Amino acid sequence: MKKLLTLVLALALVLGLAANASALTVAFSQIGQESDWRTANTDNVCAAIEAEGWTLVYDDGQQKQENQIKALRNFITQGVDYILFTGVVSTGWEEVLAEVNEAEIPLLLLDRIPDCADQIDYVAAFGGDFVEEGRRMARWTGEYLKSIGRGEEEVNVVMLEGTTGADAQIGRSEGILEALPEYPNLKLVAQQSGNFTRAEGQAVMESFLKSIDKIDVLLAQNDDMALGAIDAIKAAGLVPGKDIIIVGCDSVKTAFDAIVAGEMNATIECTPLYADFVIPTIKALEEGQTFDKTVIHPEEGVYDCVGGINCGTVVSTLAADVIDQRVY
Ligand code: GYE
Repeated sequence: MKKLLTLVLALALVLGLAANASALTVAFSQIGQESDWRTANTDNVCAAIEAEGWTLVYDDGQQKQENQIKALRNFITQGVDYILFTGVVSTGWEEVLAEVNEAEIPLLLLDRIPDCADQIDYVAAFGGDFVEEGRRMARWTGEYLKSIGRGEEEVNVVMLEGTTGADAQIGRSEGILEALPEYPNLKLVAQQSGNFTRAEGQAVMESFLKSIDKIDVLLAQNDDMALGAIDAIKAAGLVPGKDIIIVGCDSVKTAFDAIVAGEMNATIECTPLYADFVIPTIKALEEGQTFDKTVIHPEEGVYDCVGGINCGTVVSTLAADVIDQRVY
C-alpha cells in the first residue's frame, strides 16, 4: 500500500512538472498596429509563443501609454510567468516597471528600450540599433548623390520623423543629424513627425510640398511614411524616386516593391522578427540560465536598387530572392 502511494505521488510529481513546463503564460504589451513592421512583429512573436503551447496574454496599447500601464498592471494581477514589453514612448515607465520587478515577473524588453532601463531589472533585451540606422539613412543618401555626380550640388532634405519621443524616433533622428554634416551638400530644411503611419506621412509630405519650393531628398524614418509620401509626391505632379530621392527604414516588402518600381531609392533594414530571440531566451531562463543587460541588436543591412552604395555597412542590391524571402 505504502509502495503504491509512493508511486502515485511520484507520478503526480512528474506529471505536474511536465504540465508546468508547458503551461507557461507569456504576456505581451504591444504598442499598437501603426505600420507593416509592427504587424509583422506582433504576428511573429505571438505565433511563436502559441506554437510552443504556451498561453499568450496579448494587449494592444493603441499607441497610448496609459493603456500600456493598465495592461502591465493587469499582467501583474494575473500572475503571468513572463512579460514582453515594448513602450510606445521612451519615458514614464519607472513606476510601473518597478511594480513588475516587485512582483518578480521576469521582464523582456523588445524593440523600443525605455530610458529607465538602467534603473530596472530585466532578464533580456532585444532592439534595433536606431542611431546606426539613422546614420545609414544619411550616409546612403550622401554616397548615392556622389555616385550620380551630385556630390557638390546643394540639395534640400526633408525628414519625416516617427512618433515623437519613441526610442526609434529619438535614435534615428540622432543618427541622421549626426551623419548629415559628413555631407556638407545635404541641407536639412524641414522635419516633422508623421507618427510612423502611412496616412500621416502622406499628409505631412503634402504640407512640405506646399510650403517648400525645392525638395530633393526625403528621409522617412519608416517605410510606411515613405509610401504615404510617394502618394503625395505623385499627386503634386512630381516623380517619386527621381524628382525626389526617397530613403525609408524597415525594409518591408511594400518598400522593396516601390524600390523595384523605381519610386523609392533605398530602405535601411530593421528586423521585426524577434521570435527567434525571445523563444530560446525564455527556454534558457526556464533552465536557470541568466543573461546580462546588454541590448542585443540583430544584424541589419541596407537595400537599394542602384548597385549597392557603400555607406560603411552591408549594402545589398535588391535581388528577386531577397524580395521573395521577405515575409513582411
Ligand atoms: O521602424 C516602425 C514602427 O520601433 C523599430 O516602429 C520600430 C518602429 C518601426 O512603427 O515602422
